[in-house]
Amino acid sequence: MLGGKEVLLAEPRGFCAGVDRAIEIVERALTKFGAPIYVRHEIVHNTFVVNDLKAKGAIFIEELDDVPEGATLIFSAHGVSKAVQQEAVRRGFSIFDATCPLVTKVHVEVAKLAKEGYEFLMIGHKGHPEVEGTMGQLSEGIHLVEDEADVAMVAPRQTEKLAVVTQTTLSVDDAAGIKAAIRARFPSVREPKQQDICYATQNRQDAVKILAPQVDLVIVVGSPTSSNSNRLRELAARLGTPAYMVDNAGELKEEWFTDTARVGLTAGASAPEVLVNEVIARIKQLGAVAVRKMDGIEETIKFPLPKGLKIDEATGLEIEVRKAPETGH
Ligand code: 0K2
Ligand code: SF4
Repeated sequence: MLGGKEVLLAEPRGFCAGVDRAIEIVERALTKFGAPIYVRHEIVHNTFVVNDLKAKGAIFIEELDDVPEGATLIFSAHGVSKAVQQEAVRRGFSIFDATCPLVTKVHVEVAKLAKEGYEFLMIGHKGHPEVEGTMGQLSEGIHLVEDEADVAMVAPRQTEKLAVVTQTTLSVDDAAGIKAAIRARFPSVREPKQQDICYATQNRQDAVKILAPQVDLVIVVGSPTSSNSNRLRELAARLGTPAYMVDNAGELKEEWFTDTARVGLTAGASAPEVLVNEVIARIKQLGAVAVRKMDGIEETIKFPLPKGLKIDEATGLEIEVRKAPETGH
């Protein structure tokens, strides 16, 4: 049991701007069009968020075959391939794209450089929906490298025009190692001006780097499918601090807190603050008496909603996109 011990809260933690926007898109679509609203893939990788939206009338599917004719369909924050996008348009669904604008930015870069004749090495995790979406921007010429061993084996058709792109939610340090291996093998490789790993991933990892050495245990709130949440747990463990990831407070084990003076707490970009608060309440039951927030970067970034779901902040009224009136008759 904890005895008069402290919880140290990482700053920043939890929802990023892309997750906020994606969830809001589903909620507004439900309000505006009514249930059911179809969502391709979990809108974000969080069990609580997905169950909450299911209860409000969202239906999560993986295959477009499972979406009925005329339905409203939302793409998840992780993005989709060109093939999925085109098929959804062909089937005539009413589509809202909740792909994070920072993922879309990577898609746009891939399409632009491909037109200039570039081939790509994509650093990411096989089977992750963002990797499938980004690689699926092209029908060929984009090769997945998961680690240094893959870099040694990869066989692009040419090396004069080769560019690197990455998944947005990787370990910053692992990606740096893989990029170094790429540079060593392909010295003229083109890298993005600003790295593809996003600000939220970077900031949450930076916060864990400050947090982990100050505590005896790190708890990460996040779902097992969440790449960025897994990376936070892994990072704390690499820094030598025992670390566990939990989907909710019910998963905390009492024995983790034996002889634990300070508990560090953070949350992945898809994990809501309500779950963090439940974890804090449970740790208090186990003996914590104080909760202290770390100093950290304040994130103010916010992404606009898609047309058709926008609301005027000042009036609270929906912004309608109207066609110009027809004249001359
Ligand atoms: O970290 P992941 O990419 O697995 O995704 P989530 O846990 O859903 O977090 C939101 C990030 C979505 C896209 O970058
Ligand atoms: Fe966008 Fe980064 Fe959040 Fe992913 S983790 S949704 S890329 S801001």
